[in-house]
Amino acid sequence: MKKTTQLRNLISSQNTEYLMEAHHALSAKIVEEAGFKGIWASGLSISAALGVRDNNEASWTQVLDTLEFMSDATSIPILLDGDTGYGNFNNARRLVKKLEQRQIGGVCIEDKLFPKTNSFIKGESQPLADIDEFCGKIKGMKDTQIDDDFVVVSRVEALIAGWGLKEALHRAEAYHQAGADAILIHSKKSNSEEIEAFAWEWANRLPLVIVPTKYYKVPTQTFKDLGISIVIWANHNLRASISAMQKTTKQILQEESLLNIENEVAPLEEVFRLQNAQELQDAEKKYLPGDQK
Ligand code: SPV
Ligand code: MG
Repeated sequence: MKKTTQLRNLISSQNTEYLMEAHHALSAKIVEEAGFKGIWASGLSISAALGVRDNNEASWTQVLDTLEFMSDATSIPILLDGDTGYGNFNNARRLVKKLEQRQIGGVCIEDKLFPKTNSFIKGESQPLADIDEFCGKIKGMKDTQIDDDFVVVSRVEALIAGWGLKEALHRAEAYHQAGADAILIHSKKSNSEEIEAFAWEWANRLPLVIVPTKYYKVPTQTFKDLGISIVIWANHNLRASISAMQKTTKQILQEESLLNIENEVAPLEEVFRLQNAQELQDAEKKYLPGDQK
């Protein structure tokens, strides 16, 4: 099934579905092999993996290059964290065109200004986009997509910025009217009170997407009971790999030996398997002249 259709099925599913973060092709493949039905291409994680900040320091074509590898390595859909769409409506339209060419399932854009900052860094002091301007961006994106199933998620940052529930609902409804396929309502509270209040008032006008990074203690059953469409586990492969690499590197530095490390890290055979090295060996038998096999 097309990746766009797979993602559309996830947002329209009656059940709560999950997207797991990946930031390069290897992590994307690991997400698919684990059994997830979709991938969150996190802006935070992709930028961190590139060694830069989550402030649009990586250009959008550099993000696109990463995505292309991720998409080539997997068969489940990717929802790109497209930040603010990397500019105005025109930049966002071109982004949609380029994402469709790479079989990306959809994109999420947030109602902040370019260049953005991660929502968990000085969230209150970040300006929000003008509502009409953001609606024009959504319309431009929806009018640009060729595949009807390509998904545009509109992310409401009003709660993060401290503008309150009423403003969040007002914005979400405007984005709904502009043609968004789903609303991502973001919160940095450690409980789910404002998310619950939003979901009740919202009453399923469009599917809701949440990112419970800061309210991780809230049981997932609460999100199911609220009828949340998609839960994004937004940065945990990045953070898991940071911890694993720091531990391994430190140990090798201290011990000046691989003796105690070898059995703690993935075997080389696992690396080759993830790269599908076998396929090349089979292809060589088929395509190389006899004396080079
Ligand atoms: C990301 O993963 O880059 C996100 C989610 O946008 S958050 O970091 O919570 O803003
Ligand atoms: Mg982001």
